[in-house]
Amino acid sequence: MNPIPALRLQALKDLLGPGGFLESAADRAPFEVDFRGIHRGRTPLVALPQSTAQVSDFVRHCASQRIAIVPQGGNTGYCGGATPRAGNDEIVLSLRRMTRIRAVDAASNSLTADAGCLLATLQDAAATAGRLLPMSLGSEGSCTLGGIISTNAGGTAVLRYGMMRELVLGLEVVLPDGRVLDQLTALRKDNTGYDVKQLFIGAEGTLGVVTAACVKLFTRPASTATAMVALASPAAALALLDGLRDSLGDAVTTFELIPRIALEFVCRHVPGSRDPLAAAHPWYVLLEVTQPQADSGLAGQFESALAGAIDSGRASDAVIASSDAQRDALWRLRESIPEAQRQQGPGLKHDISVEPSRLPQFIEEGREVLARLAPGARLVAYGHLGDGNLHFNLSPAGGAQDTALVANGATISRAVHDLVARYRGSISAEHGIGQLKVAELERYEDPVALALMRSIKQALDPLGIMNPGKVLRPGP
Ligand code: 2HG
Ligand code: ZN
Repeated sequence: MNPIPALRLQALKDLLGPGGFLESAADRAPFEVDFRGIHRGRTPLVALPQSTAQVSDFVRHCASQRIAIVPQGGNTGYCGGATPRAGNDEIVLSLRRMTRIRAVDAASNSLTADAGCLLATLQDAAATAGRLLPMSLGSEGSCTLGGIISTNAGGTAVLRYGMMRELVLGLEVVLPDGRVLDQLTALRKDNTGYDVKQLFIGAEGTLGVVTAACVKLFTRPASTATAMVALASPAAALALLDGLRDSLGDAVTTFELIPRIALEFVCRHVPGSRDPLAAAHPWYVLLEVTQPQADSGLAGQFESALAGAIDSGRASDAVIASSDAQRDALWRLRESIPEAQRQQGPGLKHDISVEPSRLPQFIEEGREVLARLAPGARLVAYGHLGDGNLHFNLSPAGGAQDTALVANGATISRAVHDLVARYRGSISAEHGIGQLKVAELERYEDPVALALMRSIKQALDPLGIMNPGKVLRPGP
């Protein structure tokens, strides 16, 4: 596409009205770079519509002028899916002025809100109504409803409540031609033909702009127990999870694997962090169980389950949080891993999944691959063990100045992803494709699935104006 002529830009500004756009270089700058600072692009204008009708008018106008649009939520994504490309010919459409909570219906266990609402705001609104919105992730203070739907976000409670897709009841979407798809209901059952709203969940804004959604709420847990458990191996962690499910059923909400090296990085780089156990152990799990009943005896059951695991040798040691402050401290250790890795220096990330039962073997094989290709690099394999999803990340041994990993990144990542493919796993379990993994998707996705994706894109966005170059390579 060519740069957008001034007259056409003026028409867009007129459509958006005063306060409806940002134009100066300083105002545009934060919208032109992704959260990790890896993807940088340019946009002549950031559109800030205030209503679905305005988004619809705006998109219809852009379609008539063949102007490309890049929908953007909280801009916390990891794959550059919300960052414009370099040509200065794509308009960023930010939903951040669309922040109305439309309804909280405790009886239907549902919440309906504009796409620009922050996740944390919606969690609070659900809590005020005595309900739980269970989506929980590190960026919850800045990610938005539209963003987490468009990326089908995961996080730390997927084990119990599922990914974003499982939490969406209804959607409102502006299609690439400006039409509004209105499926914004709280219906739990609706088998009327194809479930078309599913197309937009995880589509990273390539098929339309999510403008509002209705999500599921749950009973708030009245009892919570949290522990950091030390273990000999990932296999021991899986066995522990198995045992806990036998004794506590689906009370197990969070089961996050943490290697020793991650804990060391956090203690080294994040002020106020300290090892919660006296001795060092090769692996840990941050474990949380919750129950809706206040007097469920959960704490006692939890303690005896962990004591049993230690007695039988399945776990090595454990610390159970005895106050909210201790619980927060344990959670902070887990949530600080990305920041600690960032401070450790330029590394590589792999957001992989395999069948949970095969993860221990995958970690071992992956370690061997890395020992050959990146000797000395630190493997920080952590994350959502119960979901089979690990962040199979690498940090440099030599700290911030050590750029060897990044220099060999393509070869190393290719080898890790080839291994994932041998396990029939996923090369992007929860962070999406964006612009970062377009070629990887082409390489590893089932060709039939890829062809279907292209057909869907062509059917919904024949002009190719909706977030071009993300997920799929632009058509001819
Ligand atoms: C997490 O689980 C996030 O903490 C970030 O998905 C993962 O930084 C990462 O690699
Ligand atoms: Zn994660």
